[in-house]
Amino acid sequence: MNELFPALRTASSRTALRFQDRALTYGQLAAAAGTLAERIGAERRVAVWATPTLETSVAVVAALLAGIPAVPVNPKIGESELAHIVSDSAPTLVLTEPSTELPGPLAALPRIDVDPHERHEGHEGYEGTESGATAEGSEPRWTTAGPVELPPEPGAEAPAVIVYTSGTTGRPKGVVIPRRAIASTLDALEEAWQWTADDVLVHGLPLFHVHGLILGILGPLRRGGTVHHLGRFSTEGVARELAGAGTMLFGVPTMYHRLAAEAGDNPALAKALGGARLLVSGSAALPLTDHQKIMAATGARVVERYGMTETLMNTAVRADDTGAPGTVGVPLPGVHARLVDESGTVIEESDGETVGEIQVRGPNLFVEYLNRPDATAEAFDGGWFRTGDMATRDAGGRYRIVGRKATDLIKSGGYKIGAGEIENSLLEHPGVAEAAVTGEPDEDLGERIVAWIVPAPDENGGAAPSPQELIDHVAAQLAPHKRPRVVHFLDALPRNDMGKILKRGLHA
Ligand code: MCA
Ligand code: AMP
Repeated sequence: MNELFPALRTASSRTALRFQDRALTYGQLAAAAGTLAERIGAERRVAVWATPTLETSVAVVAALLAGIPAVPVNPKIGESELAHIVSDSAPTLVLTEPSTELPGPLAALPRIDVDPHERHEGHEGYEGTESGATAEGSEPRWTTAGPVELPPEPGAEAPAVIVYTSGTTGRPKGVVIPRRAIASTLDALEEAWQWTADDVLVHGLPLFHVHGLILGILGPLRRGGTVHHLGRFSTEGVARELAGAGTMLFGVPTMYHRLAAEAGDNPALAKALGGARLLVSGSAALPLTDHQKIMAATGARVVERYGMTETLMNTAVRADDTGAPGTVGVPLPGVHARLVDESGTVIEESDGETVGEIQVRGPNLFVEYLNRPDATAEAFDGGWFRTGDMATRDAGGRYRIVGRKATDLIKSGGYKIGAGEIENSLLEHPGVAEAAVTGEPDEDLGERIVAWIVPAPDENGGAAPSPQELIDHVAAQLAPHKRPRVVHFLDALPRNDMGKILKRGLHA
């Protein structure tokens, strides 16, 4: 495998990363990440406090250059989830924006405050500036854009990033993603989308998951292109960037839903979306109504791609495929996909009707769940990774996702959330005797988290906990995006003879 980021070696004055008014050229990024890579070269594993910033991007690139696995951490993470991730991944160092106050288990670690404008020793010709920011179109600050000395990169199988992802029960698992998977998924997307160095990708996704970090930041860097990150998603930000230099947009369905809702009455937004080369949605299903609304308002098509933390990208609608709305397209180059029915038989039909579980194989796959050989073994069926996603395949080989095997996995705002982890967190609250968590359809979020609570009798005669108290409890212990949006109180949960909670009975 060649290096992950060949463009870093050119150290050109082309803009690599822009976060609002702060930016780095490839030369500056090579200098900052190269310097940081030297400083972290001897660590075992580094945690990255993954704010949506230049600092996070530099930190992750530096870790990749150094060959040290990086663990991106949600900066809004709650107490018990952070304790789990830190004890499970055992980082020896944390990389962060300067002057952040890190919570408990991370504050106890040695830290490096990332300086995106740090000058690499031996990088002749860097003139530096006060702010360090390079305005696009302005003169490059680099007087000599010669080749940059970067450390030799490790082998293709070396772990690159460890991303935590939720299962149906228990704590999130650390997905060990090798360099080979990153390179192959990004190169497959290059082919499917004719993604080049001339593309300017616009996004406002968080940087602690595959979508925002690997596709959204590392993707453009591998192509030698440019990222414009919004800091946080807004429809105004998307309109502004796509009206400017932006050529592509990556987002989750919730973002496209908000864009679709506004584009009808906002000609500037409609024009900006209509002018983009490629609008890509992923992380959850984009409803057909939103596809249609965007098409009607802007004339532009949204293409979907389908992936998972464990597999990076499996399928995508190709940039030139106009017949695919509502599907997630065809397997990417190098990826093998199959549908398997309930009995374990491989489905040969491509009739657009027969439903089976998607299983995949290929260079895009993860290595293992960290410290979880049991879970790793269970996830595979003779070399094929069981995605748990149910789909059909049409005559054109395109997959259409129709549901999920596990009802205890909830996709809310594009985040995967396990019912079990929220139930466990709720049960830790003294006012909760029993808890069940379900997902229900939500126009904006796709699904919203609903908690069903049997309150614990309070010896002091006090009131049952308020819904807000339970919501805040989950937000503070796990993460705000895992908080229930609705709380129902019941006298008892419906159970079968075995004592198992009958979740289907709850919504009735
Ligand atoms: C609200 N907040 C709270 C509380 N209530 N904080 C603490 N305690 C509370 N009780 C805060 C939130 O932290 C947030 O803060 C703000 O209120 C709004 O929260 P929320 O309503 O949840 O957010 P939203 O504005 O509705 O966000 C929608 C979103 C977001 C922007 C679409 O869901 C999002 O970024 N989704 C992306 C998910 C993603 O990247 N998934 C990729 C994984 P503040 O205002 O400060 O933010 S899937 C993947 O990677 C695979 C490979 C794939 O296929 O892509
Ligand atoms: P995560 O574990 O957070 O990486 O989420 C992976 C899951 O997101 C997959 O198993 C799918 O259920 C879902 N997903 C990702 N992309 C799509 C898509 N385009 N359409 C439907 N579901 C998707």
